[in-house]
Amino acid sequence: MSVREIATKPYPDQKSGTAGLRKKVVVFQQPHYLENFLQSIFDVEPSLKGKTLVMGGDGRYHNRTAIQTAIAMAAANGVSKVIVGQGGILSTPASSHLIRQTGAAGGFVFTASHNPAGEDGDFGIKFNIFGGGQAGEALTDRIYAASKAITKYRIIENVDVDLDRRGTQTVDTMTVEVVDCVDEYARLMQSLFDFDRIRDWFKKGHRLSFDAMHAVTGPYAQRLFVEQLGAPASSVINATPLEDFGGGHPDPNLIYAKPLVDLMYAEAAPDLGGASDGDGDRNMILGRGIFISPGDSLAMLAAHLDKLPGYRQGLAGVARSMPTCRALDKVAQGRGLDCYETPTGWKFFANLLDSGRITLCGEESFGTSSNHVREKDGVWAVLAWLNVLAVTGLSVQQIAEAHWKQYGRHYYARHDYDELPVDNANAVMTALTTALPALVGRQFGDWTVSQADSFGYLDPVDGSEARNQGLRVVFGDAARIIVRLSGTGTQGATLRLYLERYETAPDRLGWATGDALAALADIADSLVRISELTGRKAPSVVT
Ligand code: VG1
Ligand code: CO
Repeated sequence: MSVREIATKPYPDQKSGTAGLRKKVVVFQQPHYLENFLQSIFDVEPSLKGKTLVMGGDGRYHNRTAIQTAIAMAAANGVSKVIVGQGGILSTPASSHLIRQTGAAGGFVFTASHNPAGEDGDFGIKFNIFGGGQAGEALTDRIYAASKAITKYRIIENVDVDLDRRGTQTVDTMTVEVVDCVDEYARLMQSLFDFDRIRDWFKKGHRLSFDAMHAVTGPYAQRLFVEQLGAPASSVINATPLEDFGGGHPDPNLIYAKPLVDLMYAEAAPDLGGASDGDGDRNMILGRGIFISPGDSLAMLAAHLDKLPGYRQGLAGVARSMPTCRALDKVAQGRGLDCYETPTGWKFFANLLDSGRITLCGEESFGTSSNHVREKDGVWAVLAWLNVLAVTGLSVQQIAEAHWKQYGRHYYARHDYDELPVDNANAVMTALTTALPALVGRQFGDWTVSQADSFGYLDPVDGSEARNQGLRVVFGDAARIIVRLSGTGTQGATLRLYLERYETAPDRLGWATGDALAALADIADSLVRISELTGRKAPSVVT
């Protein structure tokens, strides 16, 4: 085996988005496309030489091919060891944990997360650094710059690692260790949660239904919920990871996880419903006949987490992304915790977690996690809820109602306008940006604008700045309207409109979300002018 240098030409579009590089599979199948991007990483991070890299993916189409290429290039670029999940499988949080636990210099997760898969679907790569967090913007900018100037890449040809055989193999002088994709992650979960209590809860006849959506969490859910916690095998549905996720859209929300939602609203609904996305970092939580919005789930976990073994010492602080509802802030105020507001994207939590400022954080996009890894973690969130139900003896509904009574309720929805012509989406952003300064003090319905700006973030740990992270119109504590452009799509532009309304009066806590937000949606319509400027009469998805 010898290292070959292959001549190549740059592709102009290898810029990472909110979470890694995402493109259509056919884009990744262009000659040298993946190789160029990986070599750009090796070129800007020479420190990977002589170190360990963790690799795995969500099992989607092109996963195994990409992993073989990445292993061959790691060997050619002087990496000393690659740890890879058996079958090429590793969830995003499990990968983050393996990086942390083995002291690896970083890792590649091959995934386009919740985007559909298959030959016509999407593919992607998340590059994580030492410590298990996603590469920050400064680093991904340097990788992008390198990708635009690349002239050659290094690879060892004809590498064919047996990804299904656990144990050690070699590629040239590099060691490849194929590991079980669940073992270490399951051990970590055991250290955080009270498995005995949860087992007892199941023994009492309580039931869980977890939808793995034919994506990566199947093996994790099977091992943890069924084998280790004693839930019946039928508790995990769609448990086999498929290359095309069964043709579905593995995004755990009210629309794409509808079968689970229907089950949770049916007569024989189990006590807890959970679902995760393609790469296992998202979660949806439902109780019998009740959907817990991600922002509520985050706030409720913040209120109960210190009852669980891994968090008995209490929370250092909490954080949420800007569009995420402010339910978390209410718990933080009540408990005297620091609460940080970050831009969208998990990478912005990394410094807060690393510096010990926060223990728990989350996003409205069905992301929740703690300082146990540096990614959001879907299975962790379901285990946390299971453990909270087991120690409190309450139902999901009871937890939610008590929470709203104590802290008030944030009604919340996100309206996505997918695959818009880029110019139309930009026109909306430009028009609102121009209108913002004149909005402060104006009254709309019951609400008066207290703040209208483009959100910027100053990282309190390293002083780095992120500008233009979304436009927000704030009506004091009572409501917010937020608009931003997605950074994870692969076709056209996706515009996201976020609506939040806060109520505290006892007779205003039980409304249906759609009714509660109707007036605010009308205001957003006239303020943000999406239908007027894009011609779209309704959002593609409401979650
Ligand atoms: C979306 C979500 C964001 C999340 C990101 C990655 O980004 O809004 O909260 O962190 O996806 O999630 P955007 O830019 O499309 O709004 V995942 O599950 O892809 O790792
Ligand atoms: Co994901």
